[in-house]
Amino acid sequence: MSRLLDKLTNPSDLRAYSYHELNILAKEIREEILYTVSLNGGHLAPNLGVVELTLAVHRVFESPKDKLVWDVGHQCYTHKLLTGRRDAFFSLRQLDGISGFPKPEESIHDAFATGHSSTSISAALGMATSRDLSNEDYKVVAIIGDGSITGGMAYEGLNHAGHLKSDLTVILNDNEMSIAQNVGALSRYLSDLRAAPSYSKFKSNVQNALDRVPLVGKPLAKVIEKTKNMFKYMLVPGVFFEELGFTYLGPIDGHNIQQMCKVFSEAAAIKGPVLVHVITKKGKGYIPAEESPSKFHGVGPFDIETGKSKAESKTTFTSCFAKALLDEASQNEDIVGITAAMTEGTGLLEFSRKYPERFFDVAIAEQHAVTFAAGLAARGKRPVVAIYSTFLQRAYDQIIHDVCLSNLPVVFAIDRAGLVGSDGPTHHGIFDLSFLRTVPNLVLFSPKDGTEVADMLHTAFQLDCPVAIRYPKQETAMVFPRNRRYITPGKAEVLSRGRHVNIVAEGIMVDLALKVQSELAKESFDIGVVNIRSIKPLDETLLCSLADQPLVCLENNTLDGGLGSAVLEALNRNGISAKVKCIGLPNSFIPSGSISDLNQYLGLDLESVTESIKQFLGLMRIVPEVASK
Ligand SMILES: Cc1ncc(C[n+]2csc(CCOP(=O)(O)OP(=O)(O)O)c2C)c(N)n1
Repeated sequence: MSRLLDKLTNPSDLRAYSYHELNILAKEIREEILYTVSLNGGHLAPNLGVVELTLAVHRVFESPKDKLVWDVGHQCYTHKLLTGRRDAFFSLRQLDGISGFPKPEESIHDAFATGHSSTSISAALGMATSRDLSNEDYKVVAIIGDGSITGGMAYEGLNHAGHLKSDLTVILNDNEMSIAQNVGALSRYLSDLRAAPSYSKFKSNVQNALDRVPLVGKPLAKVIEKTKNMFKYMLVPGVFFEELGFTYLGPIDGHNIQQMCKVFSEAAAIKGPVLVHVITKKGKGYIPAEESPSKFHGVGPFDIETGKSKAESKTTFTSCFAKALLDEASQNEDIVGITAAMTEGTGLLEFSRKYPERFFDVAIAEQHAVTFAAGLAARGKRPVVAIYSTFLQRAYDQIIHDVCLSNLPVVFAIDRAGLVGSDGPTHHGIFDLSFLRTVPNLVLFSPKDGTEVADMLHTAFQLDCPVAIRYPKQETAMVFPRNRRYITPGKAEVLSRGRHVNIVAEGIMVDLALKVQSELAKESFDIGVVNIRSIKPLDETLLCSLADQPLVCLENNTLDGGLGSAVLEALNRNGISAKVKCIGLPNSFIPSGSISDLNQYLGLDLESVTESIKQFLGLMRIVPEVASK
């Protein structure tokens, strides 16, 4: 029997379907998502939770005329299946395939590119304002999760929307989860709302009743007004949003398409900003994901029958950091761990269990995380902010103004630095060397392996200044337990000196440099390898001493402003003009794909780098026979 999904050519087709058919379609979509994600990996639980919600949104609103803005965008798979990408869905998150996030270049139905959280209300408000300025006629809808609405920018958007009073619908997809259980006072508030009697009728009844309370005489009027407000706070659901200028509708069942269609239509007809509170179940329809929504938030390939991951568990930079932090924390009670809603991803889970009173999940609030750490450090604690490189971009001013300006000893454990793979351009952490090495007072380390992660973390706690340690989403080796080494800032590790060329590499690229060295040794080239370790300060003395020979800089960062730039600047500062080749990432947004596919595509695999260094040597007429005389 052919599927309804295969017959659908346009989201507007949904209007012709009965609610019964829409529920059948929901089932087919779930199967499609489950199957594809089990092969390619992806954000499973968030997508299974919004199948009905997305169908209702597309039935009521007219994409692409109406603009749908998905927050984070990790839950857009149903939207993609409904908007012309069903046949390409098998290529989800692969090189040259469709992205796992909304991507306007991919479809006119993707109104706004995302990947980072809490931007949807601001973007949607911008679109609504543009519409009003141009006297155009379309609806704008932001769909934001209860996790994402903990991010500060969401409040900035709500605040401004309440001020502008623009026609705008915000759909709050409340599943009580961020990646893990949602945290914070707002999350508690939403729980209370969920428990409250449902929907706007109740609210208007209460409001009418309150409005009928007579006001007699001035002093009494004041008391009654106060009492009314008190009652309103107690009885009117969503008063927080109402006070911000939004009409609050809800909570409603996010798996009941008919109810959602009714309320979304009402919302669309209301003047001014409206917030519809929708309750969904993360992982809906796939038992392992319903039972462990956090584990199935973002997954690699897995077996559908058992829910078991197909990947072996390996030692990674993250797991080494996790282990090393526990070790340091056992010796130093002042160490506290901070995450912005990424406890597991950043390796802080064990720490949070072992030291609950020294662990802080601040919700999706990277800026707050950094300044909160600054406050802790200002009063004698040793905070470690464990954060992904890409999300740290959010907190740049806080790093400069709140931490580094006062030289506060905050440790930044920067995970997912460099290429991250299938999450693509919004998630590659390829700018941190460039944006961090310009900041005064900050020591910036890049460990070549897990052992160095531990050494650098140990060193960070000996130093009285901010320290950033950047490491990738990759496997590594670690010797544990062992005594920690102190890694002197500004001191590189010379693994070998070469007569033909020296490769100066950072972090994970040291391993690649060693492999290139072996490859070129087969052709009698004598290549040296330097593990730079400290990007800031830089080992200028060593670099100057190596500059008689050509240098190759190798980095897992954009070339602009990265390690190669730092080396060239250092040589220039010292009046040395050397032959330097910089190999790293181009100044472009790198697509999705596995890390190995991307390395090949970018010329950063062993073969390409070896070839590129050979060409560089060729250009300088360095051939083994001549050079080795
Ligand atoms: C700025 C930023 N920080 C962290 C993340 C990582 N992240 C992706 S989804 C997510 C949780 C979002 O929760 P919610 O909005 O409730 O959506 P759900 O997955 O529960 O549907 C987090 C923390 C991100 N995308 N952007």
